[in-house]
Amino acid sequence: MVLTSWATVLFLAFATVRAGPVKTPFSLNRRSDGFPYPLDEVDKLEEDLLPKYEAYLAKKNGTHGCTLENAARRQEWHDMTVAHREEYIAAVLCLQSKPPKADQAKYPGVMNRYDDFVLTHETQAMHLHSTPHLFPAHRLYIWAFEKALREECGYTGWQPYWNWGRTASDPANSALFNGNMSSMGGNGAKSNYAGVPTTGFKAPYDKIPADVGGGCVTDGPFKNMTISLGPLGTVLPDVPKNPRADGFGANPRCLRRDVNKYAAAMTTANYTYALITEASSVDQFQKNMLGMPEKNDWGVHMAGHYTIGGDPGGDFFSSPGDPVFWFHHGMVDRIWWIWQMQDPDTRMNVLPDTPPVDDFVDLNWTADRAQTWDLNDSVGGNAGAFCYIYV
Ligand SMILES: *[C@@H]1O[C@H](CO)[C@@H](O)[C@H](O)[C@H]1NC(C)=O
Ligand SMILES: *[C@@H]1O[C@H](CO)[C@@H](O)[C@H](O)[C@H]1NC(C)=O
Ligand SMILES: *[C@@H]1O[C@H](CO)[C@@H](O)[C@H](O)[C@H]1NC(C)=O
Ligand SMILES: *[C@@H]1O[C@H](CO)[C@@H](O)[C@H](O)[C@H]1NC(C)=O
Ligand SMILES: *[C@@H]1O[C@H](CO)[C@@H](O)[C@H](O)[C@H]1NC(C)=O
Ligand SMILES: *[C@@H]1O[C@H](CO)[C@@H](O)[C@H](O)[C@H]1NC(C)=O
Ligand SMILES: [Cu+2]
Repeated sequence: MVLTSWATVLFLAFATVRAGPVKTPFSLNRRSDGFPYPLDEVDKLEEDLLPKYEAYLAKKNGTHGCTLENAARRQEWHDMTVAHREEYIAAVLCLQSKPPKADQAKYPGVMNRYDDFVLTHETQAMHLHSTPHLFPAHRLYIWAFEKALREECGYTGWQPYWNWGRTASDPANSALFNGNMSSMGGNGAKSNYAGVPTTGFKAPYDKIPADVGGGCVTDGPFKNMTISLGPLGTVLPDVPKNPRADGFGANPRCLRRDVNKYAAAMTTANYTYALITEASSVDQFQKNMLGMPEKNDWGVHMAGHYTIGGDPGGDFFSSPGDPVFWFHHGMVDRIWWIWQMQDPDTRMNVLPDTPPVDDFVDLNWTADRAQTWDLNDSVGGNAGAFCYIYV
């Protein structure tokens, strides 16, 4: 066959040019017009830093085949379609209906597969939250949860995250907490909750005041959810104590929340932006995230946890029992990544308090043991099992 038409010749010439080695810069292309929230200063910083990160990845001798283009894209809840949000919710409910892997004779509070994750957070609380592990172990933990949703419950998307700043002015009325069937459940009913003390802060910041909730969540997809493990720490006055001192006993009760605008006020984008741009070492970054009494800043980590509050959301040990936990720690993971991207050559290769080279994280029933020093990069880390970005 002889190709003669001009159209064919032009097409072939064009195709050759398009297939050439010139690579267009990676773009997040994350939101189409019509989504309710404009990009904030943190979103913009993230976009501006991507070329730097891309150059770093290009210099690395391979990332186990993971690239920005083929990485999974974790989305912000409000950027997901309603159908996609409902698919996520269905997968979480599915996990709550599957049998656990942990031995129920040893851990009677474990009712289902979801509880395996809560149990891991309780049994390993000190390890997971020690200085070197907070970031890498939670990175692994969220990834393992996402993997369970996909592999055990057929979820086709990725773990959503919660950009706190978007909901900070009125969290209870956001698409995350408004209580309809495509939200993560509503606020708790009114209760005698008195707020939580914030040790180390001067009045009036020595306490997160109670908002209007604190009681049982009465609407949305998790209104029938049974919380069983914990609590181990102090939460709300009317929450029954766990029958066992280790918190592993069965303590069936409702999901309680105090969706809290006072805590949320310290999660606006300017707080997150300052946190990401002002700390030059990873130790300082983590420290600032956990609270700066000298600046009357509770830190976005604590402020985000207490925007949910209640039980088990307000319990240090069993907080993952509130399904919004994963969204909150997703955002923590995201801003660690954005902090890293400002100087990838050094920041992708450091962890707080420099753990020993053979250090590992073992999440027992929920993930394979991983080398701590292989969890510092979400693109290609964990022997290539990590391959995701936040969009
Ligand atoms: C790059 O990776 C290849 C294949 O994994 C390996 O054989 C080679 O030694 C690596 N080179 C360097 C400089 O690390
Ligand atoms: C729940 O609220 C969000 C935000 O207003 C809305 O986009 C969504 O369609 C609602 N879902 C249902 C099931 O009403
Ligand atoms: C909660 O349980 C009641 C009673 O079994 C049931 O009618 C209702 O549909 C359930 N609601 C949800 C959101 O699961
Ligand atoms: C963020 O903005 C609020 C409201 O303007 C302000 O009160 C707060 O001090 C700012 N925080 C930081 C860290 O800049
Ligand atoms: C994490 O940092 C260590 C130590 O600097 C480095 O050897 C390793 O390659 C990094 N891991 C990833 C996944 O980038
Ligand atoms: C969980 O992992 C830790 C660390 O490897 C280990 O010491 C512990 O025995 C494990 N617990 C269970 C119940 O498997
Ligand atoms: Cu934790």
